[in-house]
Amino acid sequence: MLYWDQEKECMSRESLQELQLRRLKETVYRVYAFVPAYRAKMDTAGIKPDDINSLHDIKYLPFTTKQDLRDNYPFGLFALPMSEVVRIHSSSGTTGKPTVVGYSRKDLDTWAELMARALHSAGARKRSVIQNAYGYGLFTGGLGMHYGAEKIGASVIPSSGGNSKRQIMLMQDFGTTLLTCTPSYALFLAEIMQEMDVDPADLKLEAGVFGAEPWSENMRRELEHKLHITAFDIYGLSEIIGPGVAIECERKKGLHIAEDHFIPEIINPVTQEILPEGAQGELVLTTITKEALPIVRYRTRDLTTLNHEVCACGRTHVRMHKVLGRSDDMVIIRGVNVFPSMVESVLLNIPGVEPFYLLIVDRIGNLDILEVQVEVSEKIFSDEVRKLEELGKHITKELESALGVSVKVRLVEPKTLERSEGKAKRVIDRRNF
Ligand code: DLL
Repeated sequence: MLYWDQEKECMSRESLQELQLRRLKETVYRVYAFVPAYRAKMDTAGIKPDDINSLHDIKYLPFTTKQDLRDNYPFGLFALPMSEVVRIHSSSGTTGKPTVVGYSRKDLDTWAELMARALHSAGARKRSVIQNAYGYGLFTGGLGMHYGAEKIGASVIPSSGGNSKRQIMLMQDFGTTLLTCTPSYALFLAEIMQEMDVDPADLKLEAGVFGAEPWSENMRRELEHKLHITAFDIYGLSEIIGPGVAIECERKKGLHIAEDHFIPEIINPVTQEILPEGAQGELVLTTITKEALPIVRYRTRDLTTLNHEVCACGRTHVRMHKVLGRSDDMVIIRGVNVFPSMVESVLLNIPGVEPFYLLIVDRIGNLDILEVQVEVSEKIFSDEVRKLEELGKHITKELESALGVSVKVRLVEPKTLERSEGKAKRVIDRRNF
């Protein structure tokens, strides 16, 4: 069986749009009736639920941002009474209060269904042994994956993040076939495996489903090589539902967004205008089946492009390009935009460089300084100083030509940069604005 739900995943565009419009209208009525903050915003914008008569009319609806969730902390945007809310998650966020999200019983069923669809698309089946090393708890990664994997009927190992040696032991002893975790944690596990003298070829591991942070194509190659697997990208965010919003199929030419549940748009993050097909911009998502926390036109801050061409896999749902990064993680160095994933791409093409890196941004006088700390391999590090210097120069040249900004490269000893068990921290910005 190629698809989890062929009827939905391969729907004709016409039927999909009909379904989307019906569900969008229901959502807009629901938020207008039950969420005072939405009603107030729509009233200010002069729009009523009855004004939504085609999918194009979505453009008249106001955007929702993380700030709206904060302003209505904790439950102010819920469209159901708390007695109907059966689960609460939250995302930590770097500043201020966390973002709180709630689910009805039906929302949890929808989420499990979407996660089953996603994992199935990455090859998970009833016979699979899925080791879920996303953190369990308030983070949506652990429980989100968990219920999807159970819905498929796979055997789930809820290992959660951390305790890395035990993770490897579980893989060996329980015959894990599919690993789910962040790409940075997968990389760390590969390193531990090497330290433990475990050859991944001796494991039953076949695939990895990695997400929750940006990762480059070069990182995919690295992980596939180091873990002897095929690696899939999964995308999602708490505000929308959690993991399972979009997933790659076996073609790996973009992530199919579950359009029967979410309507995507791409906007210019500065002017907020809707951009045409293929243009890169900020992804905006509207949930059209959520009950407890319906979200209209959520500005994700994630930068990507959309492709409506029907995929060779037969699925009709639109594909989003691998996320380049969050606009929040983008550092602007003397006017030039730099994403950690761009640095990662360059570094992983250079032999002798380990895939562990950190961007440190500082301001000296009036000048922004970007330092990139890079780990080098054991062998290179113990080589002559001259060779290290040459490597440093080479990395600097490659980074500067790819990023278009001058970079200070600092080579650091193997295993000195902090390893991640969840989302990796790639940037330290020391500038005081
Ligand atoms: O990270 C949900 C998730 C869990 C997705 C497990 C995939 C796997 P939040 O903690 O709310 O939710 O963070 C959401 O993480 O807006 C993106 O910036 C980033 N992100 C998530 N998946 C990807 C991905 C979960 N595949 C935020 N590529 C999002 C790039 C991703 N960035």
